[in-house]
Amino acid sequence: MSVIEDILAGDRLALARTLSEIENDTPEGQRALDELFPHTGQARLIGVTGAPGTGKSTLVNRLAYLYRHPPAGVESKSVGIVAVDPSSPFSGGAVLGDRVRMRDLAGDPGVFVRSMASRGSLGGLARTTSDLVQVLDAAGYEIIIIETVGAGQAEVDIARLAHTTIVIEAPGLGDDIQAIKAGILEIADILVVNKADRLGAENTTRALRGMLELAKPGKRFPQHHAPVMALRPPPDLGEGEENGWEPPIVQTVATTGTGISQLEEEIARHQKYLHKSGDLIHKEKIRLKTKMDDLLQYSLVSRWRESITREIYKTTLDKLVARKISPQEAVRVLMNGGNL
Ligand SMILES: Nc1nc2c(ncn2[C@@H]2O[C@H](COP(=O)(O)OP(=O)(O)OP(=O)(O)O)[C@@H](O)[C@H]2O)c(=O)[nH]1
Ligand SMILES: [Mg+2]
Repeated sequence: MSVIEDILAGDRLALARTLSEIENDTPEGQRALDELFPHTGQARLIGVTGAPGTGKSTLVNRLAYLYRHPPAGVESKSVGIVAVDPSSPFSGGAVLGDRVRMRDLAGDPGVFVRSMASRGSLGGLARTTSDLVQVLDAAGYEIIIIETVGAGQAEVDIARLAHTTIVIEAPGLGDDIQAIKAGILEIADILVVNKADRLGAENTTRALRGMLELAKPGKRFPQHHAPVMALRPPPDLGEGEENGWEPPIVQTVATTGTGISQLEEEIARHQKYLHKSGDLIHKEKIRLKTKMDDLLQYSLVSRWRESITREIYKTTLDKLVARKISPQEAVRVLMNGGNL
């Protein structure tokens, strides 16, 4: 059997190996992505993001547990988890940390957890995450949860992978609500105030509600973040019902599980909304378009790099700095193998 067949048949070892090939950007990994692609598009993708220590991993663990052990009469679903930990230099540390919290899920064949540390470029991190998610999707995981830390550019890019994005806040992170500062509120489909057992949870909830009120259609913030803008339908994709969903706020205590079933209900409600409004098709189109454009750009630049020597690049730059040629001319030279 080929590795692809093994993955499709549920072989965890083949899956783990292929995920590593992809993380290391090997030709085998790339080939696997091509062959697995036709089998994707089935999973529900849930993004969970928030400042460090807000309780994301604990909450993801609870949520996964609920999908595995739903109330009577509801079918359980298989769950894949991709935890992106940009702060950790080695994924080993993240795996260990997560393993402790994920112990309820350990040994469950319906759960697959993958931790990934960022190495090198953050733009690459979003691409790799999306590739790993693609493989888990093909492998048949029905729910895929993507955990990312913080509110930076990389997180916003990663959040764009998900169908439903959950932004987690917790009381005691200072009066300024971190997420809002970074404009991450714009990507939230559901807001969670975790650590609702702590003092200040009501204040945090109230502050978020105020911000949401301000951010309502017609009263939107000036949008500083280009990638968030890109979430809006480009003209060639047609208009969706982008203003029809108002992000609910859910209070949770991830350590005890309080509020998790309510969160799950909101996720289900959002997914239903996505189907009904046509936003799902829309999001998928944008997702694939972004992916294709991103790869295209990467390939074009790589191909161009091969066509030009370091020497030509340096000479051209020197001429530009000496104002012998204009930036436009410099680009013409560089695009033309060193000839003007
Ligand atoms: N009191 C209280 N503590 C919580 C709750 N949820 C998580 N914690 C604790 O908060 C700490 C951080 O939880 P994590 O789940 O590791 O948070 P995280 O957001 O994944 O952290 P990073 O991945 O490091 O950003 C742990 O000690 C948890 O036990 C909660 O609802 N209430
Ligand atoms: Mg975590």
